[in-house]
Amino acid sequence: MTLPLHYSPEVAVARAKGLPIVALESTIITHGMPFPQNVETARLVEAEVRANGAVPATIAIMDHKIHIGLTAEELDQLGQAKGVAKLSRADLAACLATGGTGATTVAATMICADLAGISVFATGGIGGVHRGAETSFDISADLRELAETPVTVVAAGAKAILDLPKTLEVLETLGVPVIAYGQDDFPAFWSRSSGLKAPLRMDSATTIAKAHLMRGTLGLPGGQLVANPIPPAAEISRDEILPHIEAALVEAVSKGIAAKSVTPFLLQRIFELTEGRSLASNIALVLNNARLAAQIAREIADRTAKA
Ligand code: PSU
Ligand code: MN
Repeated sequence: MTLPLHYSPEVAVARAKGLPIVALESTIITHGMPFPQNVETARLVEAEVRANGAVPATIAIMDHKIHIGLTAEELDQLGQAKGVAKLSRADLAACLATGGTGATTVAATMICADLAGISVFATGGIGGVHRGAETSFDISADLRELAETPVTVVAAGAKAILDLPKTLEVLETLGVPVIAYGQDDFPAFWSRSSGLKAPLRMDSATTIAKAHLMRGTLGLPGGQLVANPIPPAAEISRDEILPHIEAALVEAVSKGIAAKSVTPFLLQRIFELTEGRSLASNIALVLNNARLAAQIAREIADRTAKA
């Protein structure tokens, strides 16, 4: 059976020419931000990748196909569609088999990117170990994917809706390199620091690209998590954001929100509770990640071409 991959015209050209490509996820569009800011942001992120010398490939499942790159119309439709499934590793094949429309999480986007030969992926925040995981067992499949699939993921760390120390412990157990970019601390999405030291630090896209390629040379499976701090001007202090996070968490428990619904519920409530303030920061950090991911993709493409 051939792989059910469908390339957008722009990505097909990039592949033929061997241009650097950056994968982008679609759950951030359907479940991570409200319409119309979700579509506007997705467009800005794609433009930022192009402005930095790479080609964006937003990934989603439609009509029995893994779409690698969406046209402007497809992006618009996805951003407004109701009831789009949120797909992680467990759901990908089922969605393709039934022909439903699905948005890919970090885990599913990594799988699809790898199938399409794309090694770099930019997003906002990754899933992780939820607070209270010692009783709920709620640990995102994103973490195991980073251990299995050779894609470098650029994110602004993880949101403090998660248990960040436990998230770092699980990543260490799984053998995932967690690399803070340009600082020692692991960033916490809206805040530049989580107060926790990142296991690794790198200060250039070149070094990150070299480390990515070296894992392949060594035959180590899995990718890398690059934790890129939000630009200072867009930062929201932990003191400001934490009460909203606590309120959203209490609400999630009292409403019995579980499984796949937990992360989208918390993201939605925090947008509401910060009256949109979190959204501007979210957009700034995703753009910042797109920029770094494009640089890493270019470095990897240059080195692969020379080899
Ligand atoms: N965290 C964010 N923004 C997001 C997500 C997580 O700050 O949009 C999305 C990503 O698609 C991520 C997914 O892969 O939620 C994780 O969901 P879960 O916790 O159910 O694995
Ligand atoms: Mn979960």
